[in-house]
Amino acid sequence: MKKLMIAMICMFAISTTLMAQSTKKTEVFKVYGNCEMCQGKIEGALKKKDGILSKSWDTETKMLTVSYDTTKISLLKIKQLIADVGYDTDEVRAKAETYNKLHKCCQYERPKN
Ligand SMILES: [Cu+2]
Repeated sequence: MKKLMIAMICMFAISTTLMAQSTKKTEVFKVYGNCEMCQGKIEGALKKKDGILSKSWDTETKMLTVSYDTTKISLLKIKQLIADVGYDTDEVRAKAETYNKLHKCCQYERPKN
């Protein structure tokens, strides 16, 4: 009986660990931008946002690596937050007025459409 209890507790622990892992996702996608100032803004858009575990935008490749909790935030919502500060992704485009407010050196070449 005691052995069965221990086995059940172990199975419970393993399944909770697996469940916790499956809600964590890492995505890499392009965010249009230019410089380190852009990096600060792009990463800043995801700062202290519920569900964001880590984020890093590369000024050379323009690729954003973001890890997030799928139960708390969606990939589309992440792209929306980035667009809200003026940066385009291939799926979500920033508003023209937000883009126009960016520092001149940060006004990257926008993707078509
Ligand atoms: Cu910039």
